[in-house]
Amino acid sequence: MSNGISAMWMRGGTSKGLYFLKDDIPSNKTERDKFLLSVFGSPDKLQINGVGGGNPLTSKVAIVSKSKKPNVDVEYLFLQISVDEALVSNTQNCGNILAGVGPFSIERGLVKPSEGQDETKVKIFMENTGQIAIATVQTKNSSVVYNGSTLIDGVPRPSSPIPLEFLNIAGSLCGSLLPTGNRIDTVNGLDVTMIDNGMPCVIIKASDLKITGHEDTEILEKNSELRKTLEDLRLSCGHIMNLGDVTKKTVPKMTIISKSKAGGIINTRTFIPHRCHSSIGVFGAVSVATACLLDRTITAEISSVPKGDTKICSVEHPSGQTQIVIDFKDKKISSAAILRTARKLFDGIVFSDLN
Ligand code: NQM
Repeated sequence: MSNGISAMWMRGGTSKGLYFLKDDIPSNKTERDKFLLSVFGSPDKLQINGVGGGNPLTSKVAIVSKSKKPNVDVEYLFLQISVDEALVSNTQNCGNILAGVGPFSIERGLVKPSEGQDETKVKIFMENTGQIAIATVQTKNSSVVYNGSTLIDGVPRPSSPIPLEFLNIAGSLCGSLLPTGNRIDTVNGLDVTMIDNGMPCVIIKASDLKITGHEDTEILEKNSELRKTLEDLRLSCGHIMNLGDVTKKTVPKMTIISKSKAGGIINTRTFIPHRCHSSIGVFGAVSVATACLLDRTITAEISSVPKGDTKICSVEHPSGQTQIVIDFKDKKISSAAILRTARKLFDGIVFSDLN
């Protein structure tokens, strides 16, 4: 293997990562993981010897290939590169990095842009969970249009919109929407809702953790007692949610809820799982919004439920709000959608320091 591989550095939603073609990256998993750890500079808090930004949100990888499956354009494998451990994990999906998969697939010629139309739909098989997403990418004269006027909270500048639609993402990793069959369980003496509508999440009230839930992320990360309670709870919930031993996994996410302050349906702070998210993950937000739509979950007394069958759910987080649209007819979820943006930052060759 040469120590340099072609890759694109992109912002996808509120995350950043390297996008590779599957054919370009080693097929042997051990070799692939060694290469990625070297490229990102992990393990190291600052990832100073690599391209990673010293934060889980900027230490991510998408591996993309053309699909042979019927009705699917491309396949996307998400990998989380641990910042301070020599760990590459495929045990979760990422809806933010997903936002860059459509543009990357068009840029690399895996998908032909629609002719005569200003948008191209890309059907993506998400390998981590075996589920489908449809991304709508703005295109013109056979090229991706990145510049636009859509703003998402957590990103300071506007770009063109990339709506993402998910058809059936319940039980993505846990096997069912409510892995225990219950809307509330008591684990380690704390009442929680364990839910998976695209992302396994443990939802817990801020008041039960003796915080307001509106604190800055830095304050929460410095609260060692809180972090210990959350990690003990996460390890217990991992087994209960059919995820097994989650010591070295990045799921479930721990979402702390409190009353919204800015008109949203709920306010959140999410540990993903050891750092506190500066906003909220895409599938994490879908799972929390779903809990708010169901009766008798831990969110019941805290959240407000939007009217109508198409529910526009604004989930508040440390940098604003994430809006999720959920089709919820006859108390059943048929689809969910979110608006993201993405930006091409750099296209070239990344190098490892392996011999
Ligand atoms: O939940 C962070 C992110 C994510 C994941 C995380 C994500 C999602 O913001 O779909 O997007 O929860 O690890 O990129």
